Amino acid sequence: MQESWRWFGPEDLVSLTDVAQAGARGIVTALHHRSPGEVWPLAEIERRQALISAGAPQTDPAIRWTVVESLPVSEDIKRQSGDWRTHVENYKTSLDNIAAAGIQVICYNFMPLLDWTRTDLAHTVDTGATCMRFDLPDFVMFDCFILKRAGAEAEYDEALVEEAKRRFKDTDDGFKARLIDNVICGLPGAASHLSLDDIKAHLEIYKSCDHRQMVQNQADFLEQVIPHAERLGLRMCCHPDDPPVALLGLPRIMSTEPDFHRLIDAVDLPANGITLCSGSLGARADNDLPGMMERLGDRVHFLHLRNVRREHDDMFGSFHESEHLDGDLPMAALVAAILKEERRRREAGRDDHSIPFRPDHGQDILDDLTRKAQPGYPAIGRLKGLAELRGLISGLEHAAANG
Ligand code: DNO
Repeated sequence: MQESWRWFGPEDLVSLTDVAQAGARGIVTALHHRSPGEVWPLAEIERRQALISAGAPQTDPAIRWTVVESLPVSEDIKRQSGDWRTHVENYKTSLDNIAAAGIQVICYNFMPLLDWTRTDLAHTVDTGATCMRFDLPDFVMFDCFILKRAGAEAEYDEALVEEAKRRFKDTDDGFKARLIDNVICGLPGAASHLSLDDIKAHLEIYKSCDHRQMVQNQADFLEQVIPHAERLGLRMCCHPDDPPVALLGLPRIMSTEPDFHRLIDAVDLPANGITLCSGSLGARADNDLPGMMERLGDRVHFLHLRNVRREHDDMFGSFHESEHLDGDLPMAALVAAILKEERRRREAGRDDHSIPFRPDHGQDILDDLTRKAQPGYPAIGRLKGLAELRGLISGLEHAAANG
């Protein structure tokens, strides 16, 4: 397993030296200033590579850009509106340029409008650390009483709407303003942030796009892009919905194991792969992560490893991001399944037998609490996650090698 680290570029408050000291050598980054639908010029990709080589300590092996996360799919492509055909052509040109720069793994997602969504970016846990949290009644309050989406109330259970209404009455404006910011905070490092009016305008355009249509639009995108990626020797990997349920009445189509089987079947080529994000999928009680790794492992090109604590007994509800080895996900069983897949690939002579992973998110601990890096991406919290995962990996590898 290749230790990697998400780095948001020169603006990131976590430096390349921090990455080197955390022990990771693979950089996961993107040209965040480029809007979805635009071409990534080769010269800009190379400039970012040069910046990484010049800015990182000279370690052996060297720190280098190994995974693109994300090459975003524009809203127009997802709902087939506006200039979507040009955007698909631009996407393919960006893939040409990424391949020319020697990077092979590309993560993207197919979530409509909102990428990862949380209601609280700094929820305090019992140790005094903070983490990201999704509170379902607060989200319902946002949807029904702040955004006031037409028909929203009828989509939730009555008791939940009552609780949301009560909170809307009892909370102050500061809380509501923070909730809005948190929900629409969007992709970390993204070029643009949405306003409530933007969301309303997008929802209007999405109206004609139901679940079946989104699935079809995704298949159309894959048919254009995957054979091209395959020819270029690239590995595309679709990130799951986070959280893995429909939000704001918009169809989310990458939330469960059957969704990922459908993705793979849409274009059956090795380039058509998966980002197995344990924390995103793990917010649903019915997603069996070690089992998914066993059954879908052949196409898992990238891994996000983190844990969640579900705060309810239902299939889906409120949750928070727990420490990497302490939560509702059986992390040891998941890592064992990953190592088994890597052994299978080695025996088959595959050159992608070592799968890149990153410690996904981390709680803000120690000096993170004053550094205030990107929400979910602190230096020390992630370093701790990476160190714990490294220990788990080497223990399991030792056990496998020695029977
Ligand atoms: C959140 C991330 C996501 C992810 C994209 C990939 O922290 O896991 O924003 O990068 O969904 O396309």
